[in-house]
Amino acid sequence: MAAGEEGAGALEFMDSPFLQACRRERTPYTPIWIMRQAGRYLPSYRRLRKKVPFKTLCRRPDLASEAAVSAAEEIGADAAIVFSDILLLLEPMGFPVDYRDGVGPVLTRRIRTPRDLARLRAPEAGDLGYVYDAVKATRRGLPARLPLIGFAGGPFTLAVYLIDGGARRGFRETKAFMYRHPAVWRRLMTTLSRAAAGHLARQARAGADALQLFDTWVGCLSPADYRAHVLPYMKALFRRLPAGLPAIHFGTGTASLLEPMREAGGSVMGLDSTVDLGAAWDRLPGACVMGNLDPCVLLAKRPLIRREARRILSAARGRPGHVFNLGHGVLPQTPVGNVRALVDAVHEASGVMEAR
Ligand code: 1CP
Repeated sequence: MAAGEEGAGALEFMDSPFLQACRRERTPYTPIWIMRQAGRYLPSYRRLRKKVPFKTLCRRPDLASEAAVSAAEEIGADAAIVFSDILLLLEPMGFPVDYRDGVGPVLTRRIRTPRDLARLRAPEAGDLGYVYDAVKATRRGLPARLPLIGFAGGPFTLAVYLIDGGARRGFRETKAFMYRHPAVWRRLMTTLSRAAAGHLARQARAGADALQLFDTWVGCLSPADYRAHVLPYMKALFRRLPAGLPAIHFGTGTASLLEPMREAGGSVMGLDSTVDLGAAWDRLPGACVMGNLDPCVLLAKRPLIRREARRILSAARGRPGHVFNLGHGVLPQTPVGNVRALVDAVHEASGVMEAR
């Protein structure tokens, strides 16, 4: 269809390299987006944040969509991600979150004993309407060729914030709670996985083209504990997602968990930078993979960035189904120019490789 003809946008969009890769189809080049691409490393984001607090940014669909759209366009990414946060889901569930400058998210109430679970409510469909409005506004603001990713936190990762307050203390309280109170843990994980699945499904209905489940901290568990205490809830969560939409399943420190995580669900497996992408992919037959450049590489000089990008592309060995990304979120001190250089390097090097 010629450019400018009616419907050309929709066709281009169906064929976007990101969605093609998520379906394991061949792409003209390897698509790339960057976790936390709308974050603090971007001068435009820092300017926006000087004017409004983080939560206001999330709650105002016009500002949230501006942050998401401008970030994707500024770095030349092949997908945008909704501007929101995994912890906002906990607020309508009875656990408010305070975002403090220089500190990060702080839960003003926590789960310390099984009795505290009485406070945990299931969110209702009308809660977090501002997120679904942000999805709609972002979809409207994006060029048709750029897909939009909606997201939620995994139940284990959300439990880490509810119980430990965050990742800083080595997950001790979360794990102790899991071992000491198995029946209460089951209730907690059931409530959180249903809430996350509902949140993802509503983002899909509002216009998200793909969904990502961030189970950032699950890598602190052994395979046996993952199977016993997390896998059943993740399976139930993925089963509840709308069919036909790509689902990305991401965690860090998950080298020993890739097989059970794949069993849990998701068509695209997120890989952190401690694994060799090629070897990890060999362990995941039939899956797509996302990853896995070390975020610290973006603090180095351009020639190294280009070399590392090519190394990861060669590890993919031209297999269809690779979405390039970092192994975790981009660091706030990263020069924007380096992020752009990475995007260009991935597009150029993979375009040449695909054409061979
Ligand atoms: O401006 C600021 O000071 C706030 C910084 C910030 C931003 C930009 C936070 C606080 N959250 C976000 C947005 C965000 N969070 C996005 C959308 C933006 C994008 O990706 O472009 C996403 C997908 C998240 C997801 C998220 N939040 C995760 C999972 C991903 C990951 O990086 O592991 C986690 C663990 C959080 C919690 C959270 N929120 C904010 C911070 C600093 C953290 C991490 C705290 C910690 O290390 O425990």
